[in-house]
Amino acid sequence: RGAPLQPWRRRKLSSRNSFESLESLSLHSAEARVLVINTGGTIGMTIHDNVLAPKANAFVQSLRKLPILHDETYAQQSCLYDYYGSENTLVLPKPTSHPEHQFHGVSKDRKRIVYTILEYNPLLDSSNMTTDDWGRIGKDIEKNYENYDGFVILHGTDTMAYTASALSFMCEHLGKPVILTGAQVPIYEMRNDGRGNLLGALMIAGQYVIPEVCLYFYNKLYRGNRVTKVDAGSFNAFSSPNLAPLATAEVDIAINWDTVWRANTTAKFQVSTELNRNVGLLRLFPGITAATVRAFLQPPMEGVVLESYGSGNAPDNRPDLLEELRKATDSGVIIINCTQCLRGTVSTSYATGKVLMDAGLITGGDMTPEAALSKLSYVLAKKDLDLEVKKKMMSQNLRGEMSADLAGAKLCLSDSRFIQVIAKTLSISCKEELEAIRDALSPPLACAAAKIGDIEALEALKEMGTNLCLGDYDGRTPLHIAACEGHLKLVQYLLSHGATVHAKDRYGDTPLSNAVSFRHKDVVKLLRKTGAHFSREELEEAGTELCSLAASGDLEGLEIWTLAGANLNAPGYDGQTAIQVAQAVGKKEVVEFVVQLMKKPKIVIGEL
Ligand code: ASN
Repeated sequence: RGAPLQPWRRRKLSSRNSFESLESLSLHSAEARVLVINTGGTIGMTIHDNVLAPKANAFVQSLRKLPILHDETYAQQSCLYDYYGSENTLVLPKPTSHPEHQFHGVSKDRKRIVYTILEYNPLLDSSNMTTDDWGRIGKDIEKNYENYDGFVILHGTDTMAYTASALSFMCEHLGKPVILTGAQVPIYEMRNDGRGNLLGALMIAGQYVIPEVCLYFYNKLYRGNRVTKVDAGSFNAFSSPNLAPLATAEVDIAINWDTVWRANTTAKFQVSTELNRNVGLLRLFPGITAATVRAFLQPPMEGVVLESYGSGNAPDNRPDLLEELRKATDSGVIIINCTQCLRGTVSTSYATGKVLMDAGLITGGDMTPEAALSKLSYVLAKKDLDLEVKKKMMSQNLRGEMSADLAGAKLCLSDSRFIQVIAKTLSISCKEELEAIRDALSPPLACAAAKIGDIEALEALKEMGTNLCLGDYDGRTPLHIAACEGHLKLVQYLLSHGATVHAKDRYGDTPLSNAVSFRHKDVVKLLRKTGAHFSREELEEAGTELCSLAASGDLEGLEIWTLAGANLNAPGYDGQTAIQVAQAVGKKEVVEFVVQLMKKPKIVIGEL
């Protein structure tokens, strides 16, 4: 790759010798970290007086005794508890090499997943959840965002679809996976679904950069704002009627990358916890009275999801009813038209559908009522936006919660001249084989385009349906390459077309560490603005790097490391800070430079 081996990596590699067995060669830097937030739900419930209720302080201890969910030998050998300073940190066993995995060369699955459990007090049956609880979860994700690769939220199934929908809107510019899961039967029971659900959610959260709020249940990963609970008595409790799963965990974990939502942003992750509670769901039924509708729409009601019939229909022979709806929308209540049907979308094909549009309702497309309700709650809480902007947001696809109108915008894979020529040479014609060629060829092609800063080539690849986040054989994505080369415009382009700043190549390097190695200041600034950050190990080792830069009088290096988030007060391996080293070797200009850097407020250092 040409990049110099960074000191922290060198030290990591040499420290391998101090471990005894081959098993313990797995280093902390080769681990993925997941924060598990346990909010309650059946997964951790026990029976008291013949009813199920959450049991506090029991979950971690139970997991510790389950070999599929914790490897005590590895924990001891790698000093896990000392390193994380908490008994609530557990580690999954090393995945065994299934022959199918070897066949596909799934080296990613070899990563150890270390997870820390944060248990809420009290633990809740999800029927007791309120918007305040959603806010608490959101804040905890925000607080811990940079320390973990992904997040798993343990939650009761009853209102999981509401929480997943709400979090999907509250998490703005999300770059890491947040996966809700739970169980129909507690993990303490002999036959249960909790262990499998937790294991699957952990593996996906730790290994794949799926920047979405998702829900994992019964071997499937769904987009959180697309699900609804459909079965109270089955392990297969959730359905995502209008969107195929994002991943299936069968013999292999297969991610449907074409479906994964991309933030397309250069803004940093943040959680918006303000939610408006003056919202409601109103289900239409034959014979509903105008008085009922009027009562429901009274102040302080501000937003309503009307669950209409079929493809968004309501009686067109009920002026009394339509009048109540019209009065409400005129007075500023936002009413979203969603269908009662489990599958399908609201359209304007019937006269009975048009009357609702005429009454000022906004079409909810194929949104679930859960998604529409929480979207209203999120949008209406935005105090600085006026009503028209809020209405517009409600009809826009904010987080993949509704399907875009794709008429005429079909995947143009088979139109691509390049792929056609290859397909012809290889005598290939069916769609699946074409897609296989595209998937094999496009990551290295995109990397090659990134290397020479060719945005047009990337655009052409994107049009072909290429996912610009995918890495080459070394897990190096176009963003890594562009960061090494310092192509600022291309970095900007990639970020606004779905590239993730959290991608790690096989050496554990991110685009940020690449940009630092090759000293591209503007790229470092842009990546930082987008939420890129050093890992915990990199931050720990940065002190030593800063000291060596100080000793050699490398002012540019000191500046770029600081821009990337290194702390100038961090001590090096011998306890000295960069400034002390500079003083010791008599480099006055370095001392002055570091003092200046330290004076700059963080905002200035990090801003563009
Ligand atoms: N009542 C439970 C809950 O939602 C149901 C479950 O988790 N299976 O908390």
